[in-house]
Amino acid sequence: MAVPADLRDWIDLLEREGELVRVSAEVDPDLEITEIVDRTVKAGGPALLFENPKGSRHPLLINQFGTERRMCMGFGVERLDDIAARLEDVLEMQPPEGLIDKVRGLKKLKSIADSRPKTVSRGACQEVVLTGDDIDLGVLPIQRCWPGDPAPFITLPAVITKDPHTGGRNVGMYRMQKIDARSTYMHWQIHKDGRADYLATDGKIPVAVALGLDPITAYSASAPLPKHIDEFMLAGFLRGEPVELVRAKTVDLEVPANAEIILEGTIEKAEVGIEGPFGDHTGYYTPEEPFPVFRLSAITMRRDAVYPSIVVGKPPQEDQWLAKATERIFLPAVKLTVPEIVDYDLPVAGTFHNCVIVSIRKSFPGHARKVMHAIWGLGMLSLSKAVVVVDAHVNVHDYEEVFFYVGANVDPKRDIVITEGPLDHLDHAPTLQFFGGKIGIDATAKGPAEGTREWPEEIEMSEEVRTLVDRRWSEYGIPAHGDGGVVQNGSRRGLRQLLRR
Ligand SMILES: Cc1cc2nc3c(=O)[nH]c(=O)nc-3n(C[C@H](O)[C@H](O)[C@H](O)COP(=O)(O)O)c2cc1C
Ligand SMILES: [Mn+2]
Repeated sequence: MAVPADLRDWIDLLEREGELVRVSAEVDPDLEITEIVDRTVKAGGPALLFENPKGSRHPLLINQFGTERRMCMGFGVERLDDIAARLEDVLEMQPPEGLIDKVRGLKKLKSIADSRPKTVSRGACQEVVLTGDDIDLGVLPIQRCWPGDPAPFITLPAVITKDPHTGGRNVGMYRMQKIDARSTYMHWQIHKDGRADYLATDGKIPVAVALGLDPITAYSASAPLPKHIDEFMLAGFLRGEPVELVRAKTVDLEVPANAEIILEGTIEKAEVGIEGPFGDHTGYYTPEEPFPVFRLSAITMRRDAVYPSIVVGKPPQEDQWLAKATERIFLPAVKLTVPEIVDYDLPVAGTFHNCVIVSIRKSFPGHARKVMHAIWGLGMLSLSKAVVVVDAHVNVHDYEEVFFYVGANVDPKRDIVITEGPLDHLDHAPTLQFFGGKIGIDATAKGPAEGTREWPEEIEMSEEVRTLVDRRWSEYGIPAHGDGGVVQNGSRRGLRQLLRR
C-alpha cells in the first residue's frame, strides 16, 4: 500500500476515506480548539481541518493520528503489528543459504540502503522565505492548549539538530513555548538526544524545525531510537522511500523538502529562560523549569501552508496512537535484546512510563526478575516505574486477564521487587525529580525451584469437549449474546482474542 507523500496527500487520503472534517467556522486556537479536539478524540472522531483559525490565514490540522485506523492508514498497513513484522524481517536476518535466500537477503539490504535520506535541490517548503523583520510566529495558529498554559505552544514539531562532534543527525518532537514573534523555548528533556546535542556544543547550535510532514516522517520524530540513528532513516525505511531533504536557508542543516513550514534558527548554550507550566500528557501541569531559548533566523513555508498541531492532556488523547505505534514498532528490537519476551503492553492510562506489562517464556528460577531488570536497562523503557511480568500464554493487552494473574499468582512478600532508578522527567510523584522508586510484580507461575509449594494446575476445558460444543452449538438453541462469534467459536479466550490488536 502506498503511503502519503506529504501532508496534503495525507489530508486528501483522510478526506477520501471519510476520516476528515473541515471546520469552516472561525475557531480560536486559544483553548477553544482543545475542547473541541478533546471531545472528538474521546469519541473516536475524525481528523479536523480548521480552515479559519482565529487570527491566522493558515489552516490547522489536528487529530490526524487519533484512531488506530488512521494510524494504520498513515503507515499503509492493516495492523500496527505489520510494521513491526517488516522490521523484524531485517533484524532477524541470517547468513543466506542458497541462491533464493541470497536474492531475498539482497532485497532486504537494499531496503535498508534506500532508507537513507536523499538531498534534493528544491523543496516546496521554501516557496516563501521570511528573514529578518519579516519573521513572525504570530502568522501561525499556534494553540494555547490548557487554561494554565502561559503562552501558545508548538506541539507537533520535528526538531532537527546535529551532534557537534560526530555530525550525526537527530530528529525529535519537543514542545516549543512561544516567547515572542522570533523566539521560543525548546523543551529538551534530560534523557533526550536533542538535549545531548545541545549540551555537546560550545557556543551555539543550529536548529531547524519541520512542521506539517507526511505521517510516517512526523511519527519518526517521536520514536525513541538510539542516539546514533537518524530518525529520518527510520522514516525512509518505513515509507519504503527516502525522506527528501533540502539545504536550509540560514543554518547548516537539511530539512524535509515536503514540509509545510520550516523554522530555522540557533540556540545559544548559555541562554535559558523559564519555560512552562504546560498541561502535559501526564494529565497534570508540568511546573516551570529552565529550558534553552530558540532564536529564529528564518521561517520558510509553502504558499498556503497548513499548520499541524496536537493536544496532550489527561489520557486518552491523540498521542496515545503515536505511543502505541512505538510500542508495536519497537517490539522486535526489544525481543532482539531480551528474546524470552513474547509481548508487552504499555497502558495508555499509565501515560507510557508508569507501567509495562510483559509476557515471557519462563525457563529458570528468577527469570521474571531478570526481565524486569532488563527493561529497567533498555533505552527509554528504563524510565518505566512499574513492570508486571506474566507467563507466555497471558494476553498482555487484556488488562482484566493480567489483573487475574497479578491477584492469583502473587505473594506480595515474595514476588514484589522494590528498587530505584531513573524516572521520567515529567513524573511528579517521586520525591526527587528524575530519580526514585520502581516496582516489579512477578505474576508468573512459580514452583519448588523458586522455593514455593507445588504450583496448582490451571483450569482449562479439554480440546475434545470444546470441539464437540462448537459442532453442536446450533442444536442447543441458545441465542448468541453480544458478538455471536465470541460464544460460538468456543474459545474461552474468544473475547480476549478479539480485544487483542
Ligand atoms: C506529542 C508529543 C510531544 C512530546 N513533547 C516532548 C517534549 O516537550 N520534550 C521532550 O523531551 N520529549 C517530548 N516528547 C517525546 C519525544 O519526542 C521522544 O522521547 C523522542 O524519542 C525524542 O527524540 P530523541 O530521543 O531523539 O531526543 C513528545 C512526544 C510526543 C508524541
Ligand atoms: Mn534520537
